[in-house]
Amino acid sequence: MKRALKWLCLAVALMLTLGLADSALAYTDKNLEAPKAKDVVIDGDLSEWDLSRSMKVVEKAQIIDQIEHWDGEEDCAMEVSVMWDEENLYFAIIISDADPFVYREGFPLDELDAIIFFLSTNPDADPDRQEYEATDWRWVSSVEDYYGDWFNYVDRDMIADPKGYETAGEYGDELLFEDGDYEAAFQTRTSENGKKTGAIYEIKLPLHYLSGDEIPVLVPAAGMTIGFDFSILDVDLPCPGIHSLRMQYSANLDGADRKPEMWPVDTNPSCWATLTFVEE
Ligand SMILES: [Ca+2]
Ligand SMILES: [Ca+2]
Ligand SMILES: [Ca+2]
Repeated sequence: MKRALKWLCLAVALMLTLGLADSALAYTDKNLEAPKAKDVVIDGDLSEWDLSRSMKVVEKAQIIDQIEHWDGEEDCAMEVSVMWDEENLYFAIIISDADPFVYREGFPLDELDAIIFFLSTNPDADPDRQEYEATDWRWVSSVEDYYGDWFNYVDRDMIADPKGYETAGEYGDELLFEDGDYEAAFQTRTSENGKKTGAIYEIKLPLHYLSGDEIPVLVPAAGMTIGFDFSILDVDLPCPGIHSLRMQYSANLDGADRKPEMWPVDTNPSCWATLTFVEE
């Protein structure tokens, strides 16, 4: 009898294990195509961009934190387009937010108006992986509109072996990437009567910033697909203790209660969407 019970437990454990393995994601099927860049000027004017291919963050199902603070598309939404060449990625980000530049000196960037980039610089990475590798990147950007500074925070804390590239900028007010060929510009979006309706970000990120002695530089090529995702963080009152609303491109949640752990992109790359480089 005892032995039968033991076998039953083993069988149940095995079923649970298999069941869990079954429900694991292998990147979501959301994908963005990035055409090859031609004559991009980083000035906050997107007239040289083909914006028809973009990832839209606008649905209630994409909220992963502070759902009670979302007042609809005009309060917080985002559209991201990407272009590439062999050395750089280019981002065009159109943000809807009536108060788009809430910045608080000395605060962690994820408690401000900010965006979060997620990408893998290893096109051969296992899309089933449940943990970040050294080639998985998560960085937060926030712009301070008065001085026009772009603050960045590269988060490597979730990586068991970051291969010499450690977390930087976690306390805010740090201009990572800034001393070189990184370029970023922004514009304020306004309605006809002059009211703020959002912001436009245009960013050129040289890929050598996401590399190190033991981490090779990604060289994009047409046909290559990598793990990729995007968050927007929105806070509208510059008060300490007020947490940002967060929306995630890949997320698909329902229910009235949302927590980032329900869509754990910060620790599990298999929840991410993907980006495919195309010729045009
Ligand atoms: Ca431009
Ligand atoms: Ca807002
Ligand atoms: Ca805001």
